[in-house]
Amino acid sequence: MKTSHLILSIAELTTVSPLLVSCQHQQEQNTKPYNIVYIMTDDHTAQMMSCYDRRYVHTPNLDRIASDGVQFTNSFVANSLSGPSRACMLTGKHSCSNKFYDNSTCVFDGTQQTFPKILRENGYQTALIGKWHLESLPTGFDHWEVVPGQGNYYNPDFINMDNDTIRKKGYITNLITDMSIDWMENQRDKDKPFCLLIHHKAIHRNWLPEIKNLPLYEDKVFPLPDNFYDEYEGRAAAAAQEMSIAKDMDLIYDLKMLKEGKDSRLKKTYTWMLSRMDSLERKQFEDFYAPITEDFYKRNLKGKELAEWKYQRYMRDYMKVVKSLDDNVGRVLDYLESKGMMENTLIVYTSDQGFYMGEHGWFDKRFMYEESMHTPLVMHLPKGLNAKGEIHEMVQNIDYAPTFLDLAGISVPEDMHGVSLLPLLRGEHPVDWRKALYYHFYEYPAEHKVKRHYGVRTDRFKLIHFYNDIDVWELYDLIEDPAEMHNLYDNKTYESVVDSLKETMLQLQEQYDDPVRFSPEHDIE
Ligand code: SGN
Ligand code: CA
Repeated sequence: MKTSHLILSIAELTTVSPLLVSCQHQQEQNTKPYNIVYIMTDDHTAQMMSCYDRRYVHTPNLDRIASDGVQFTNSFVANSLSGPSRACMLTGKHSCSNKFYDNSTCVFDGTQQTFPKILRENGYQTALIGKWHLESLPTGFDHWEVVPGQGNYYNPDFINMDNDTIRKKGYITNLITDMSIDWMENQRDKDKPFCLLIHHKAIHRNWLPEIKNLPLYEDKVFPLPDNFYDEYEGRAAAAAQEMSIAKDMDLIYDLKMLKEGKDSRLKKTYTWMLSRMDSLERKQFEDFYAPITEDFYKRNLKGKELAEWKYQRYMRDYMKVVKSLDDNVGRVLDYLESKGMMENTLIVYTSDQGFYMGEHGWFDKRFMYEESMHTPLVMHLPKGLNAKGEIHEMVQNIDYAPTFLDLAGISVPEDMHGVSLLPLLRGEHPVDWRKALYYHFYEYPAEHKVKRHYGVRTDRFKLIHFYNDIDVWELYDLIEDPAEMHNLYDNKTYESVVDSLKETMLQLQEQYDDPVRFSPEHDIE
């Protein structure tokens, strides 16, 4: 174990004044190496986290991380989909390099370099509990227990390291937390620093709340996003999607309005999910939705009334699932606090991507538009890292791997695309911080029909190229048009902006060696 590295990193992290050297040296000798607790949810968007957005749900425990530590206001993913996002996070590389492009065709090559492997080689204990979603079994962990595929909210199966699949009794968010705390308390080697990845299934579709939270938020009426009735003028790819609340959200599977009659694929899936509940859970669950269902079918809503009714139910169910998540994050924080581990533990909370809560009329993610490219990111910082409050620099999920290695005093491999966030966590604002982010989404043709696209985002503009069976460019001015409703690509006033963004895009595609790239020659023709 390279303990010297760990101690060194602490020295590096602290701004040293000569007068303080000896006292500080003493302090460093007493400081244990840093642990990392990385909590990642699925589809938890920043709009549904009160430290980012006060309009909807109250998340006191997530806010607690932010208020004691830092909150990134410009945190993004590189490919807004579960498996790809996880692969970017683990490898610190864009999809073109880690080769996990989409959920539907890829199997993660577990022989490649990942940050848990490197931490482990350098004396860390590493563990992963919860959703994995990379098809091959996890590598690089001393301990793992993962749910197959998307996992189930009620009485979920877990695959363990012996490759046995075991059904556990309970609600998934509670179970993943129980197992994580149990690992920290009873199973790890307490002589070693650790890195624990807690990967929740929540708040993934189809938003099955925990029984005790079913009654919550029923009296709330949520304001419709201004662009709920977006008609996608000038945005052909946005018009082609199938993720509309009005058109594509299923009344039974998504919104629990179960009724007798024709079986659909989604209805069968929903009844199968109900069948996983024990008889009491199922009764309480069905009893809760029965009067809402009866009232709904009696009203025979149509058009806008129906769309808005769906939106309200969607918001409520989603928030109920967030409530369990927030409570369970609180349990992890309480545990770490009770063990005196806050001072030497970096706690990260993020999601595998953002999500639409009715903006553009949508649910789901995938697009490079703000709500889904953006992802929440808050951190509780260990002693020695002095940043506080909001951090506005643009960061991406490829930066987590270098950050964790840097924190542990391990040099960051040159082939990682991301950069360490440590300077920002020290409270610095490097003048040469990146000015543009690269994004590439590949899963098409597939569910929700979001076309393949790549693009760049700066603090002011976003340029997107949709390709494959379409050839469409979009440009947005994020300051004038934060909801990305007006495609300025063909507006002559922005010609030079487009040219310069194309140049940046090509530079990034070359830097990351993305073989699918914009061709200027083709563009000139
Ligand atoms: C499932 C969902 C989709 C969702 C994908 C990917 N359909 O296929 O709505 O976009 O997961 O989500 S469902 O009918 O199975 O609920 S991801 O977060 O795992 O990438
Ligand atoms: Ca997800």
